[in-house]
Amino acid sequence: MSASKETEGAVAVITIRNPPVNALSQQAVESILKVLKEVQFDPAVKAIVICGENGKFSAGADIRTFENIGQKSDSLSHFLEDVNSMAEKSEKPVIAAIEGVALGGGLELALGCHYRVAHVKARLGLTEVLLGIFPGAGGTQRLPRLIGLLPALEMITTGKIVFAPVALKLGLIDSVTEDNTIKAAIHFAQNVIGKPLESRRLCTKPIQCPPNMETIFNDSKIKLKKLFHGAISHQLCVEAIRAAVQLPFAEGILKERELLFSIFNSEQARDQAKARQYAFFAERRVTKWTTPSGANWKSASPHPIGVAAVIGLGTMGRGIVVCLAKAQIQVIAVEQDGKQLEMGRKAVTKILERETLTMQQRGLALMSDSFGSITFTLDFNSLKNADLVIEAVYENMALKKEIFKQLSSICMPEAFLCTNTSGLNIDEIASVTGRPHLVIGTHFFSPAHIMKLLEVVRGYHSSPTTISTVINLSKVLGKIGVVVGNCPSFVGNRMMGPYLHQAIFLLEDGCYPEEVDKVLEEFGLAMGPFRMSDLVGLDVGWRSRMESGLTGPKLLPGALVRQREGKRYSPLPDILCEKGRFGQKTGRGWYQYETVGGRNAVPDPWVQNFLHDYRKAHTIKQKPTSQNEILEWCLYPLINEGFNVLEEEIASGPEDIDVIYNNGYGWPRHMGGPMFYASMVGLPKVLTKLEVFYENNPDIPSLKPSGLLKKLVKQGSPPLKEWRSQLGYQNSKL
Ligand code: 3H9
Repeated sequence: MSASKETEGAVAVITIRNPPVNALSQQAVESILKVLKEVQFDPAVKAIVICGENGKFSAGADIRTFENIGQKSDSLSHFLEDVNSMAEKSEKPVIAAIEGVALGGGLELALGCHYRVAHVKARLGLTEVLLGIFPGAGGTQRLPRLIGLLPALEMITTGKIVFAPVALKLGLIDSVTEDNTIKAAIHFAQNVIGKPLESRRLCTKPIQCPPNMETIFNDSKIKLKKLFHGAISHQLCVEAIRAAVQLPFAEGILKERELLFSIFNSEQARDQAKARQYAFFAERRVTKWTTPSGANWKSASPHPIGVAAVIGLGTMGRGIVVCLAKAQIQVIAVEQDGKQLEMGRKAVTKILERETLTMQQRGLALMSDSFGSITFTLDFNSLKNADLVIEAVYENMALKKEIFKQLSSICMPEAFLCTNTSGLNIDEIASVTGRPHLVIGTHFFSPAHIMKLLEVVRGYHSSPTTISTVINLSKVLGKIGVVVGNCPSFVGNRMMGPYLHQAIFLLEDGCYPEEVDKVLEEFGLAMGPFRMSDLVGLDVGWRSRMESGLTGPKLLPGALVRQREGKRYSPLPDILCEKGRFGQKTGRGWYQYETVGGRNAVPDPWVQNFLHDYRKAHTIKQKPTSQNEILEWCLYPLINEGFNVLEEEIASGPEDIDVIYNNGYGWPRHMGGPMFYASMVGLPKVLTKLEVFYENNPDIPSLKPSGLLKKLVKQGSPPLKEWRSQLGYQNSKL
């Protein structure tokens, strides 16, 4: 952890060294400061280049030292701003040579330099807000001075990362190179030796402000509130940028520091920052997967995938084809019906055109102007060329088994066979093949080319190589793969079950869909349970309930309307479906929509009357329910199911569950994920509530507190990072 200096002619090159990403720990910053001072006084040095070791400029402040967020990060921001200010005031030109990443404090350091030269593939951004803080080393004051108020506002408040070509257009950097960046920066430095530096010092630069600044700030705060419900750091970013335009630079820096300090001083803001940083590390943690049988990320090497095939070009299949092609993998897209194939081809082409446009806007066209080639075909035999096949037909076990039987005889013996299912039994599908060790579940989330999550479902026989290959593929696709066990609905959807049931029971007991949704959306979820169900389509669950005999023709005669096998059951969603109310797709569901396929959910008086009549018919007394009760009644059973999932070794740690919820179910990152949230609320509180709920509702089995939750409370509620040690995995042969 150091900074070193070498000289090339009159140019001193300072290299930041702190593997793996040259994070700016206090020690690293002190070291840069020391070397920077030295070269200032060295008469032989006429210009200075700052770069990072191993092709990465710097990923910003060392987040690993943020565990006790507060004093440490505060003093680090002081130190870093000292370095930035020293570089800025230097009488010798200072040039940042940016390779790989310049993020957070890394970019702030580059902003302190007089010039910035970047490699074409470099990524730059002030990403602090995504960690629950905001740029604390002058970033909020310098960036608007460099690129203007509006682009700076967008970058700082959203943590947006831009690629070098876009950064050049924004004026964030001075030069882009496709060659050796350090050499290009040294060359650049030699050309600017002796040139006046005053105009290069951002601290002296005025900000060009549009006349309607207050409106811009206020609108930005409203927009951020909608996008990141309840997240404090985004709002504080706006205040810091407001200071940049209203105050002289030095006072702006003090204001930035004061605002940063206000995060450390507020319990809520501090908790949000902890949650975001936990979410960051949880995403890295899940790549280090383990299985109960003792396999793990170290015990297997992934196979590279050059050619992948997708079977079925419905909504999911099309999205999967797009993400494979975007990752420059050659794709064979197979359908059994000519018309479907043509529709699929058109849809995929349209999505790829849109993606090309977005990539161009993000400055990516320079680097990847081609997608992997796609062959659309009706010929199943073409699958013999694929290294990996993803079956994405609709959820029907018989059909999937039929396809896997064929795959087993057509595909290369070493080809991996994946099924895209949201809950079917992987082992049953694998059983019809002659290679169950190469079969695995890949649960993509819709739209598959956008959603980051991939549940990687290990079957009983899935080999470590198969798991490793699919996890590696998920990274290649830009997704986060989480290894989960094989049980009905896997992890995410399984935990959704009790949550959705609880929400529906609330309707029976007196609430309306919009009331319940409002509480959960104010908590921060992207969508409440009813808006979400309308989006997904109420018919999806209805069909599966009919299939399993909970409703419809297979329901046993004599079944009680509100009970199934002694358990509480609500027929409300079934009745809605019987009336043709499937949600957005029919323009009516729990809400009404302006048109069929409309997205704007409006409370429906029909639903209100319907619920009123239903309660009357079943003599249900309407109970007043507070916002807090709605929240606990819906979220605690979801969390409880999370503990069951852990206890049954379906997920290998709480981080896995939280990553799934943050990336696939719209859980607010500033709440960390359901398991992190439980740890913040306090496990005894969650347990006590569940005990009360269960005592009052013994006919709802999902309210029965999980054994693991009880065990953890009995042990004094250890911190989340210790929960893993209570799981069966510890006994596995790692
Ligand atoms: C800040 O700068 C505040 C300032 O304003 C000053 C005020 C105080 N620190 O993601 P990867 C680790 S806040 C420590 O797997 P990739 C990471 O945990 C900071 N460690 O690789 C992992 O460790 P392990 C603002 C860090 O290539 C390893 O590096 N900065 C940091 O997919 C490899 O990471 C950010 O928000 C860090 N800053 O992606 C940038 N960053 O191997 C956050 C990474 O033990 N970082 N590690 O699991 C990133 O976005 C990505 O990690 C990056 C690399 C794009 C850099």
